[in-house]
Amino acid sequence: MNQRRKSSSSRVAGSLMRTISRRTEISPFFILTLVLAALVFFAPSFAEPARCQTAQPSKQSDLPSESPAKYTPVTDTFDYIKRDVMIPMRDGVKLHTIILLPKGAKHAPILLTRTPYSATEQTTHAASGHLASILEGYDNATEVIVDGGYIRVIQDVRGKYGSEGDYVMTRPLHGPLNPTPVDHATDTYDTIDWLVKNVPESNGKVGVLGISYDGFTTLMALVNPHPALKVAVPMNPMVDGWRGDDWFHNGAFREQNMPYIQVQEATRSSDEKWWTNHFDDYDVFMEAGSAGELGRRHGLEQVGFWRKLIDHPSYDSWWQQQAMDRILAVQPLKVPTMLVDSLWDQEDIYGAPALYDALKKQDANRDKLFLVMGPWHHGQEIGDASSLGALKFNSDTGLFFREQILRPFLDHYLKDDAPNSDVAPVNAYETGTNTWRRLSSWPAGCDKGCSIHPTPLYLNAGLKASLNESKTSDAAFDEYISDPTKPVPFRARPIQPIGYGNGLTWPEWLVDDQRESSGRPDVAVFTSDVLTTPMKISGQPVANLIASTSGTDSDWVVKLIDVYPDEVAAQPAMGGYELMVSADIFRGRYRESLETAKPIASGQPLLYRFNLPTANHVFLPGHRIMVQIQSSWFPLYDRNPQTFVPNIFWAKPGEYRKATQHVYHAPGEASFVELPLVVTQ
Ligand code: PG9
Repeated sequence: MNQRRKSSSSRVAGSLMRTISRRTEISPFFILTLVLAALVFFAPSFAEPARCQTAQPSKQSDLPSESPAKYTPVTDTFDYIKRDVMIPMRDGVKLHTIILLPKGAKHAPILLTRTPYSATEQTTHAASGHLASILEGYDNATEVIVDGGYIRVIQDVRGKYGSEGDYVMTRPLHGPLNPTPVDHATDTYDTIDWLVKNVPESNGKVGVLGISYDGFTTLMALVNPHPALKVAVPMNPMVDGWRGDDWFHNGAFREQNMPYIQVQEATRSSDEKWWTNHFDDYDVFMEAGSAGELGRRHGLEQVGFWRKLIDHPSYDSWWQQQAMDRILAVQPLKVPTMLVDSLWDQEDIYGAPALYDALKKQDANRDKLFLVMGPWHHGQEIGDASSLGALKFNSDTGLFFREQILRPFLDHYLKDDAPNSDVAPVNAYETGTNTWRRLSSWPAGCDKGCSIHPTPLYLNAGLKASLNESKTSDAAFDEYISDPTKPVPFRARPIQPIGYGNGLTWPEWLVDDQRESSGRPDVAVFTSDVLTTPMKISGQPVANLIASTSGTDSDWVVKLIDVYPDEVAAQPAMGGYELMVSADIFRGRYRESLETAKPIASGQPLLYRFNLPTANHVFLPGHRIMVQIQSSWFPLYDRNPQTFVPNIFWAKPGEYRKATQHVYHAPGEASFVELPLVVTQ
């Protein structure tokens, strides 16, 4: 109100000034005098409302304030009780924790989530007397929690929102990267210890669950777990920030995450917004040149994680020592754990399958480790998942997961009467046929009677993709020019920022139609004949490129694509659709070692072999298989200057140079994508 008052006063003065100045013969001094006179004249009326606003001690003649000194909400009719507490950790720091109890709860198990994204926000989705309504949102598989009668606990991690202490991005375990005695493992332990002693309505059994960052904190709970921790459900967890989750993919930096870093670390309550001067993120990142320069323009060097990130562009011990699959691989698996993976996870596609691989050796009895893979974007499993972008699944696969898999799993381990659970060790959604499969382990093509045969899909001359290798007489390679001044957009422009809601389509970009890039001259496109029988893949395809560049560094993006028939009667918009089934980027300087960047020998055909993300897909008859190869995926990934520089964060404008790229298909130099082909015996 004061603000509005101030601007109307200057509006009055301003218009007066304009009217008067039109009479040019009047002196500026006279004008100024008039303006001051006007301000003095209006001043008493401007001041009037301010008197009402400041509550003066009430004299008998005054009208007393109608607001009480402190209002106490009445919540008797609510179906839950809310406790807002500060839980002390072993170092004296207190963590802000919200405990929501279904009214009348007795011997109820606890479901705990630890988050940097505001416990308050996650428990105030609506102003309502119903637990189900206030819980909607980020980590809350609401029907499971509410119908299951669980006590829901959400805690701010140290240093964020209502919690005390220092914030460190995905704080590493106590050890070489963290000299303090506290980490997420100890904080979870101390929290669980407090909860089972201070929440008399609980049965003393606790489950932890969470998505992404909160999937990472869930994993941390598995290190020296508290005895009351009975089950863990890390969903889309951040596992290795360099290999293939949030920060890098095989050394290529995911620069569109820079706003996240600023917002997350600039202030405790994440309220310092990232600014841009463009509508299209393509322009934002092009204009700055390098990610380091963009960070400098935003003052990002003030935040600790950014300084660490730009000092560790390679997969050095700093990254290796905090990779959760490496950490948990050497811990005994004591707590039943269900890993949840999204097949089109645009943020943490590496984590869950990598962890499953790392942990399965420890689960000899096959009774502690579970895996769910669904046709989802990052975190979609807790919401409506009947479709993703243009893809339709004909049923709500998220609801199926929550009701048929998550609920019986949690109930089994957490309820006192422990109902039996029939949850399979692996529940994998098969895309293409849109079918859930129950399996005893992963990867597996089916439960019985089939096996997986790694099978090359060759990238042959004539831009053909085929299970048979090229003949000798064919051309030795295909060529394209990669120009860092015109990098290949990772989706149709204008490119939106990373985010959810408000019309942002970031969550579905991995299922965008790849026709957008298949028509470009800087993308090599290899296509198979039309399939006459179904072809199923289960597991990680492997890119095996023999390629050369005229530069001394280069990125290689390999995309495995399902091309729909020219016409699809049931959904015409899918006619000819090019659906990415598995795709990733590899920064060429790490060809010989992920730890040490080396220049690429210019013009030499060299092997680039790297894993693509997990798929469980059937290419149906009538479809074709396509492989696209390109050397930029911008601006999700920063541009490779294509000239070797010690640290790409600081590449100078003159170091970004055009390069001629060759993808080889000569005998002995065959490029292919190795498919994890399912063969039925
Ligand atoms: N993918 C997000 C993230 C995880 C870990 C670190 C930084 C970001 C998330 O959704 O939480």
